[in-house]
Amino acid sequence: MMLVTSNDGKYEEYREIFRENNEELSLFKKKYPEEQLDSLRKVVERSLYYLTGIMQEEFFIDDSGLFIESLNGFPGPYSSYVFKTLGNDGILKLMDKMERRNATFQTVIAFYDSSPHFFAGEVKGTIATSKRGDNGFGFDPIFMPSGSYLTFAEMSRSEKNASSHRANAASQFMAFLKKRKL
Ligand code: ITT
Repeated sequence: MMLVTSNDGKYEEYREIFRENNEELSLFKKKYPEEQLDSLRKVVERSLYYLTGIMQEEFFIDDSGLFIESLNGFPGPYSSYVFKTLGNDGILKLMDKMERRNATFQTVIAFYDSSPHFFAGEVKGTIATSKRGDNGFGFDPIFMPSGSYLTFAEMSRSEKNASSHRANAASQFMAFLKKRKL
């Protein structure tokens, strides 16, 4: 199976998940166009159809986003742009003194064989009051999954994979791939 992404952090996480499921995984490192639409599912659908036109073999993609409740779901599907422009410091500044810090991390996996398949995963949590930890990537230093005092960036890859939005979507994808082999 091939993952198309420009993000090495995503690949590392999937590599561990695929290894644990005895599935092969390769990387096609590519930045593909992502339209700015109002839901992850719509974004990933467009990207999937774009890529099916140029890919010769089976592949999947992952579109993820951080949805902050007190900011009405911002940055959500715009997470990539917001991470590049505001970054974690900008998000923390926006949320300065805000008491309601609930947020959800979401992932939609899109996979194409002879038809499209989608697998969605999420994890609820809160936005930390400062950046903590050096592991992971993206918003990991500011996101604490519910029930944990650690941010994702303070966890090992396997600890993050035990509860993350991505692992959640991936476990449905793994179940689908296993069933398909029967
Ligand atoms: P692609 O090439 O796969 O699209 P990307 O980095 O643009 O890579 P997304 O659009 O899915 O990926 O991600 C939106 C933003 O959210 C981006 O800045 C990521 O770094 C960040 N992000 C995605 N998954 C994350 C995770 O598990 N933990 C922290 N940040 C994450």
